[in-house]
Amino acid sequence: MDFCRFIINFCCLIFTVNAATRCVRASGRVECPTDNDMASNVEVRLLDRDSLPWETDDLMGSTLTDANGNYIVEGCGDDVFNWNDPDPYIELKHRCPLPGHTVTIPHRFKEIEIAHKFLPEKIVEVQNVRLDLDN
Ligand SMILES: [Ca+2]
Ligand SMILES: [Ca+2]
Repeated sequence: MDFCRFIINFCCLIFTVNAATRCVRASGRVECPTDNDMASNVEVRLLDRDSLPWETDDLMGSTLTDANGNYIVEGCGDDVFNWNDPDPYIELKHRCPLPGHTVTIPHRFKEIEIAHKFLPEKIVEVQNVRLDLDN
């Protein structure tokens, strides 16, 4: 019984202490050629992809784009074990119409892969994204 408790405590220790927290700052710009107004106030979420079946992706940070579609999003995430950096990507929630359309009623989502670079050494510069196009 004591041995079981020891094992459980030991595992908890590994999972809590031995996680690497890394922080990301990413800047970029979104464009919506079909309706320029839809490039502003786009929800930008910085997420850490967690691919194990019992996990959901962790929210590291979020922001909204400015009137010109620019954003800087920043946040920290962690994964178990200190050799295991978070796997950041960006999800955009927007209502930019598809080419040939003038309105979009429901929100659309777009995922962008970003470089896995971390603060304080690196700021990630994300390529400009066209929201009207499906990935
Ligand atoms: Ca992860
Ligand atoms: Ca994680």
